[in-house]
Amino acid sequence: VEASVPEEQREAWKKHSAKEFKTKDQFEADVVRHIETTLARSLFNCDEAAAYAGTALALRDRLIIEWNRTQQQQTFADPKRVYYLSLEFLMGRALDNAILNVGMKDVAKQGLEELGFRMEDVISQERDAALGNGGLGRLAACFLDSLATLNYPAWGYALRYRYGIFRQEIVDGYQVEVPDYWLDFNPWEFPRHDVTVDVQFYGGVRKYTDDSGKQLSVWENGEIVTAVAYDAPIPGYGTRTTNNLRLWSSKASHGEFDFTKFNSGEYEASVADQQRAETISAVLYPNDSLDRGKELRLKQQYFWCAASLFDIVRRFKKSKKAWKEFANQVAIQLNDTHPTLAIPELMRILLDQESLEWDEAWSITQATFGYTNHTVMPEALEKWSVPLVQHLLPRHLQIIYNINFHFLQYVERNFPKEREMLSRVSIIEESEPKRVRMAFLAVIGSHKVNGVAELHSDLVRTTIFKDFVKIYGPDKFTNVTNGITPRRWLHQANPRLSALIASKLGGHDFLRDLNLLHKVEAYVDDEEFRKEFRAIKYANKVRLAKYTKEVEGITVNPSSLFDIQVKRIHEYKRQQLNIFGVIHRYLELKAMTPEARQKVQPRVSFFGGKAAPGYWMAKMVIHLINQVGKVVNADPDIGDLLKVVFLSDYNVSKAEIITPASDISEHISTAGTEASGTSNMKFVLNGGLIIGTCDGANIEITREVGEDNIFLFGNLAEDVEDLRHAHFYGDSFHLDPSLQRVFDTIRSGTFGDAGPFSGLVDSIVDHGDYYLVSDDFKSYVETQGLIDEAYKDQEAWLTRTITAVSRMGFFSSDRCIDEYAEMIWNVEPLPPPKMNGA
Ligand code: Z15
Repeated sequence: VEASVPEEQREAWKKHSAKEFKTKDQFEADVVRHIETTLARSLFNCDEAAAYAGTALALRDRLIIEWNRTQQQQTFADPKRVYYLSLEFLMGRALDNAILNVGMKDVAKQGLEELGFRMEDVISQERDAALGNGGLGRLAACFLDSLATLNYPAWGYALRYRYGIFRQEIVDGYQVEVPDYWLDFNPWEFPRHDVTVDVQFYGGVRKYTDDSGKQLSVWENGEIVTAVAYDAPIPGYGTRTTNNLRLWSSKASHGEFDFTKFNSGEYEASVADQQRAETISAVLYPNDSLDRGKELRLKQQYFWCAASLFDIVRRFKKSKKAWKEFANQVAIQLNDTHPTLAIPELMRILLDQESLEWDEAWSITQATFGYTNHTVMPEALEKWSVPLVQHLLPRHLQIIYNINFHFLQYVERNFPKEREMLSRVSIIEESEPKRVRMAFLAVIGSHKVNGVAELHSDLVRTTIFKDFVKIYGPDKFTNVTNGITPRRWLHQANPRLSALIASKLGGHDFLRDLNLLHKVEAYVDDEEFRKEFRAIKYANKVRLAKYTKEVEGITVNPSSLFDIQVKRIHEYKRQQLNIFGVIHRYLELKAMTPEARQKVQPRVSFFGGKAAPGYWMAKMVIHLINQVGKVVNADPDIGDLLKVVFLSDYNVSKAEIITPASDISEHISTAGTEASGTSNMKFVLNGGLIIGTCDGANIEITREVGEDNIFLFGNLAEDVEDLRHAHFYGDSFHLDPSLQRVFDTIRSGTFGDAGPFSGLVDSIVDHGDYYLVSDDFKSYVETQGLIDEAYKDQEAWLTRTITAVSRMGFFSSDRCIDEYAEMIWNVEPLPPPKMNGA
């Protein structure tokens, strides 16, 4: 039922309708009011946590006014909307971003000061919203920021996990996982208890004939779980547009929470039912780029897809447009294969509930979906067991088989001479048990498929989806190189650099049009500019050194070269190559005379990142880094020449401190394995250079900044297959002597009991060195040597970093979103009414 106030009573509403604060005085009034009334505190017991809560609630009031306006405007104009389906949104903190985006930075800073608080301290009270693992989740968060900033009518859909990615503690050098219960105070979400969807699992399919004699199917007698919507406002920068992120929380449905059970002594059974329902949205799976095939994960995926599609279809139906208009009103982007069930779910709605014919339903579905692939590595490609899908989603399995039947018929007709192709491209893998290849279903059910960097998109076309390029033609496959939001990753993380650039460019326009950075290149020889640029980098290194001392208890010298590798721990990302290189450096230093040591460039090697809890090899890498750190950092021969730091619990808010402090950062994946990488972009944008392989977006970063401003090394993607082959079938495996020495040192117990590290060494020496650590070790070490030399010429180094920053405009996520909008979604921005006073 539409609940709306009658025309005659609306005057009273308008008179009292919420007003946004604009002055410092009004801001202070709102903060104090929230602290005194919403939080029931006073100036006698207001700590920083309460100051944060009051500030957040005041800002939230403002956001919600803009949010309501945006939604009303969108409802009225009813444009084509974008729905970004992602199981992960790695948002980080919201307050700083909200203050910036409503344009209240100075007012809030001064206001808080007058109330007795420092802005930085208040901001740092907020805990991260950590609903994601790594790059994929952070990309989704950057995209939301850009969508709102560019005024696209867009919603994100995800799950409201009660526990985000675990917090990482390091105990005796080992990773320990601590649950991340983040919801005890979350001012950014609005529960919508009136927006619910009942989602079915299990049950069976019944065929029947309707009044007109049409054969239909109905899925029935399953278990029902209710999805409740929680909304979070997503403000754009320098615009009033405030979009919505809708998170679904699971709870027992009223039918399910059996009150007769509850009353009749089966109290525990009824509580158990309730808990089972709530389990669906309880926890984020902590695997990045790894498919584990767990039933609860499949339940999460369907629960989220079904609730989101119901919501999208409900909104479409309000407009009373014909079904053939659906794809003109709705674009749905699938962030990886995790939401692929949305394809058979939309088919089910159109066929079983709306009684459309197969062909019409299918063309609507294909026109609606786009699919983004984020990996070509086999262990990350989702395949669900057919018996599991049959049990949980019997109707969807029928529809998937039907999609496959139509598809294979089409292939057979068009490629009659290539019958071997049929089993290669079938959605169903003929294994024991059979499995549904979700990536193939996503390709077949979408009108566009994109990779996330040029090399990656080429690999997508030539390896995993080669046959599909032949079947559909090349135009279905495209590239959208990833990007990052300059609001968070430049202005917020590095306010002084942002201010310096603004001082030269005459304002902060570059935050909305990052290509304007090219004007910075004109200042590369300006002594005053160079001095300030250098001072900023130094200050950022001092900030990280201070953090390192406070949190990890390790003293580092900010004049050293800061070398940083922070990202999920994964064999393909090759943190092991880095730490072996560190051990090599240590051994070289130990062998030097004191005079020789005087000439060495001091360096700090920072590492950070989480390992999936069940990923032993990754956990061993963390342990080795910590053990090496213990030995090296305490060695009086070494002093400041080398320090090794593991920064525990790497997350978005820590990245905002770490990223601006690098001289060199490491992006050293085996060529062809890292789809894009996005931290590489963040580091260069903040005035650091990178050492990297010819992989992912490193290649396009090189194209943009120039070969002289990046340190590339290692084998190329096109040679990887042959090298792997040679490890098994070539002449016996021989190691570079310096890598051999590293392994001997580990085995001798220099870094503690060697037992735990044997798996790591053996994977290279005995098990084929799949990630080509031994092949790339020599050129890695040599390139690190070049870096030491280059860094000694501080003036030349500075020139390179400034030049690189000025050429990073391409990597704004605003550019990505415009490309998606034009090539894939076919949507236009909906500019809001002009900002008040602006
Ligand atoms: C993930 O974070 C990425 C790919 C995946 O398949 C999964 Cl499951 C998680 C990453 C890529 O590894 C990284 O190279 C890329 O930059 C990022 O997605 C965003 O596209």
